[in-house]
Amino acid sequence: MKEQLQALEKEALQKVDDATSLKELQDVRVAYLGKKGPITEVLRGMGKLSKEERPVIGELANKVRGNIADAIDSKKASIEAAELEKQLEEETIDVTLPGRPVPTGGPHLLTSIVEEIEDLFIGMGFEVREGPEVETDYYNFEALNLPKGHPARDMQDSFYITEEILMRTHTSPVQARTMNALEDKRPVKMICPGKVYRRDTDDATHSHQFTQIEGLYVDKNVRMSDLKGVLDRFAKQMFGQGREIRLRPSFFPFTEPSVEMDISCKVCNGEGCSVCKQTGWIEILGAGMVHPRVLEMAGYDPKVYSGFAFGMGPERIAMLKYGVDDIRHFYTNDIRFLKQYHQA
Ligand code: 2NL
Repeated sequence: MKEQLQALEKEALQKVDDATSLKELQDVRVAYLGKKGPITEVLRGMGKLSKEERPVIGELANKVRGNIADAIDSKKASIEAAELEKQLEEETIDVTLPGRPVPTGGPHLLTSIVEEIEDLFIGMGFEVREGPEVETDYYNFEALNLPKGHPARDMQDSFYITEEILMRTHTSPVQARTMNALEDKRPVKMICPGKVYRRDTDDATHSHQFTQIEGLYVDKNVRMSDLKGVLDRFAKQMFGQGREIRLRPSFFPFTEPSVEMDISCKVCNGEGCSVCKQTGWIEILGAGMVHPRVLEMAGYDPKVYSGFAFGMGPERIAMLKYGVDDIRHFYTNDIRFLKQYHQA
């Protein structure tokens, strides 16, 4: 019986040693230490033994049982440790692998241009102001020296909501409103970016809705040379330090005198080419000294105050700066167009 127990122990320990999974190990435990296992069998048969043999075999059986149980426990711990190790290894993240790029959006070209222009004028002390796109006839026209029946209203034919309410045709009403609202009639130095509307047929250079940025500087002793200095700085910062500006006489109902500003053509450096239609110059914006009647209507005494104003189309600025050939590209939002202007 002693030999039988020793053989069982040897056999069981070998099986424990050979087990490679927790399942196999559990099978060994059931097979050798279970209620129907061989050791239980031996202990059950002890009744047949002599008085002297009983304690000896009993002790040995318990020892064998203990040894097998210990071996199973220690094997179990080592299998569990190995499994954890394997899992940790499989689940590690290799942070040195190249990352997967996530597609990101960015500002629309028109937004970038408007913000760039805003920044340049903020740098010269201008405030940025916005106002309503639905306007009254008074602020859109009358306050800007365009009385009812004025022929220049035809150039800015708009979308009317009622006889007296319309979609604004320029951002000037924001400036007229601002001047009007200032009780103390202090100096004004502002730019107004925003959407404007005209009843136009859309083509490569016209759109019924487009963007405008207007500027206004009203103070004592504001002169034409101030206008020229500010616009020259703007042109050089926007298009390059090598650009020259030129002012040509023009007409706007809200300014007197009025001018149009050109910059020297970057492509031919003023020599004349197809971009500047052989003139060496490219038209950028309109400007002038604020008409005394406009100042007066806004509550500023034109004998004390003077001012300059200008207006430009950011679409046109962007088209010239980046060679965009159709204004409709700004509104159709083809991602292939927009993607080209995403700054890194
Ligand atoms: C253009 C020309 C211009 C103004 C806008 C203005 C505003 C006030 C008073 C006087 Cl409140 N003038 N704005 C002046 C001259 C020209 O815009 O070609 N824009 C695209």
